[in-house]
Amino acid sequence: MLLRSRSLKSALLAAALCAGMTVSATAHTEAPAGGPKPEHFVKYRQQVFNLIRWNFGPMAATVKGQAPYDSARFATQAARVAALAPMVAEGFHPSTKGAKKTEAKDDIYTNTAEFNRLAKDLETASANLARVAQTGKMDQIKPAFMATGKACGACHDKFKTEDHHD
Ligand code: ASC
Repeated sequence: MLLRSRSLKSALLAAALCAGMTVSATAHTEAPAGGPKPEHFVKYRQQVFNLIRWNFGPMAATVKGQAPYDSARFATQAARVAALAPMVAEGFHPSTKGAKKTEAKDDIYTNTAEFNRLAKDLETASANLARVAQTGKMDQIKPAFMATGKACGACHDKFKTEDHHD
């Protein structure tokens, strides 16, 4: 449909904005209507964590000198972690508060600002690691890697019931 009328366009825009506001205002602890159920959010975030661990583990072994350093492989793993990091917070929908089969503390949903800050720290640290990994210089990579691990741990300390460090 071609909208010629300026007022009609702005009326539609206002209606769309209103609809958006209604959605965000009602998105408390209930699962999104017609959207993922709480257990799906839990599964999603656990899969994200599995993928992060899958890529982060071998990097840890390399940084510790327990595995040979392959710069291309390392850079790929770092890029993957940086791509996955922004998906973490997405999995902690308020509807998952009180969910079973999770190690996530419900504090996440009462202390959301802190949780989001820590999640953002992981995004920042992992993006930096991915950038530095491109240099192939282990003396620069190592501190960037440690900072990323620290960001993982900072959130686990606060919001994870048990950290197996696996
Ligand atoms: C890992 C892993 C974590 C983090 C964390 C860092 O390799 O599995 O959960 O690093 O131990 O503090």
